Amino acid sequence: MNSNHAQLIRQAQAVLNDNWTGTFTKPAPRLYPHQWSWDSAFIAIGRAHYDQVRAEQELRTLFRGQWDNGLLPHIVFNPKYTAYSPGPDFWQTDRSPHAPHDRQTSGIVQPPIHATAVLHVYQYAQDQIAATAFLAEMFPRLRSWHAYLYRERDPHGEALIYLRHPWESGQDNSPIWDAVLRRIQPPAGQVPAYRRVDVEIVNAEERPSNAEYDRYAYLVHLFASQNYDESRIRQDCPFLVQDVLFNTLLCQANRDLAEIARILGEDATPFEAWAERTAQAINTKLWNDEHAIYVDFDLRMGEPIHTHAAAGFAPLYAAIPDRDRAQRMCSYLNTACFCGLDEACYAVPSYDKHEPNYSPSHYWRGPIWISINWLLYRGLLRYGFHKYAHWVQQAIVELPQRFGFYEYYNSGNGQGHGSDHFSWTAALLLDVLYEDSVPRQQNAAENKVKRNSYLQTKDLP
Ligand code: 2M8
Repeated sequence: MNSNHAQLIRQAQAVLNDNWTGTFTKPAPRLYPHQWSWDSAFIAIGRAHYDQVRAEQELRTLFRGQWDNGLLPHIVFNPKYTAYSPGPDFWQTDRSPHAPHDRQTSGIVQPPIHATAVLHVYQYAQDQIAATAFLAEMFPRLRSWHAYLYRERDPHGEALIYLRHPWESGQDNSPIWDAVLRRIQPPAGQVPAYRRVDVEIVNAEERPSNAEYDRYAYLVHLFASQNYDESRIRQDCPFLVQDVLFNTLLCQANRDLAEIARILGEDATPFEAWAERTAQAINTKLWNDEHAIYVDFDLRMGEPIHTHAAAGFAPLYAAIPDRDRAQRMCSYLNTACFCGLDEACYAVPSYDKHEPNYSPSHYWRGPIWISINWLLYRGLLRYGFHKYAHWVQQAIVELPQRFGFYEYYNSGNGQGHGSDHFSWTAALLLDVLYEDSVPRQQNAAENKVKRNSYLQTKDLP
């Protein structure tokens, strides 16, 4: 490791330390003061390399907010930050018989990368005894989380989970949702009052519009008025989308849950079967052969959503496409639409630059996100696209190094946007740098070899 990288590691660790609350890590100091679900999984992946105790505690704290039907909420509220809005009153999750009594949470989910994070923490652990106990503790919770998704969110038994709110995708105002949201016209009096603190903290023009926010609020109002009863929500909810990124992460998480089961001497076959069925369904239903990218499916309209987001390349990460498809996807990535390596380009933007509503700076509508680039980096490696993978890997390191640990980066000039001191940017940079360096402990070195061979060979079609 060179001295620049050693310094960068110290800076990234400082970001995570500053955002540590004592039981979990805030995604950002002021903009996101509570615990967000997939942020915590990414954060645990970064911390796993140097702080097993906090990596485990991060995930343990998140799962304390899990509902008794398995739903893992996208926010677990920190009771110390009552000023944040929208807060627990907006969600009214106490109307559900399944929500916990001793924690306040939201009533929707986020991408299921948790089994992957738990396995990662185990694989890099210095204290193997504690790590095995941690696996055993998390296994039933992860199983119940995945079971919830297949039981409640897959009404036609397709092995494709539906989202019922844009926030469930993690890509809040992505152009993927534009047409679906435009169709939603909330009836008078059905948009609950809300106050937005996001627009007071960061540039309001880069955040979702109020028209979008009205629809987000209306959907939450609908869920609360139906007491979070999924069978009723499913009948009435105007937003039901089978999402590429969410289902891809679930597919890989099932494989990782199967691995956890094997380590614990439990039956791995149900998780392997889920992974296999979901991979097949993504390949059959979500593939767009004309453009060589995967696209979401609008269940309400019964048609694909022809919007090309970087998340449409995510199936590479779970080795879902065959080699021919993967090659074609990589060719599309490697053009001016996303990030052509022969032109000036920092990293992969979140949305096709040639689409009319692309913006280099508007939140999920075009800027560069480290999380998406990290998933693509891992996917490209799996297929042996080393040149492109290396480019993306360098961007994950160089963007924070040059511009700071921002929430996202301008895909035109690289400048940081949104919140500074952003946790997952720091955590995923740490993952990349530690993976590249000589592990400190022998057991970590052995685990790294095991893990890399697992990543490279497992289920590659
Ligand atoms: C953003 O989402 C929240 C809503 O959940 C927000 O806009 O307030 C997204 O970027 C999401 O992916 C992320 O998990 C969250 C916290 O970083 O912020």
